Amino acid sequence: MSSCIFCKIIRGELPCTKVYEDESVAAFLDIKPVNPGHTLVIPKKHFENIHDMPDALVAKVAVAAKKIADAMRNIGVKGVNIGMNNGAHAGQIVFHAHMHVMPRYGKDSFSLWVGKEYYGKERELVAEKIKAALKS
Ligand code: DGP
Repeated sequence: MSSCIFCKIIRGELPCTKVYEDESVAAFLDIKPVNPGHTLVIPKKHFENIHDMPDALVAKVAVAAKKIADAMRNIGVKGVNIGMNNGAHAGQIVFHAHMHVMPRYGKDSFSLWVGKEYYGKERELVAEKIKAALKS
């Protein structure tokens, strides 16, 4: 896509600090890292988010993310969060699908979600809706 910044990076029109690439995936350092080494793993072809991606490509991106996570562990990173923001409501800012691979060192300013409680039948109801959608 012509205006997409990650497509521009793939085409070499914008710079990046690349750490990995193969025929369908590229990985480069995030410009606003949670910690140094925070890497974005992206499909070279433009897809807006995980919902648009073919399953086989999701698998390729996930396997590349694992390779990078393994490499981080081998250079002394203490833990790794892997995450993907899909949609503006989930915090997606760049609308070219990408997985974040984030080096972690315990209490290092990155905070995870605070879990909520379920009330009444909410847990069963939402599980039934997800299961029904999976069957359709
Ligand atoms: P999000 O869409 O919220 O999952 O995160 C997008 C990430 O992309 C954010 O952590 C910052 C990073 N980012 C944005 N623009 C650029 C860029 O031009 N180059 C690089 N390397 N990273 C970028």
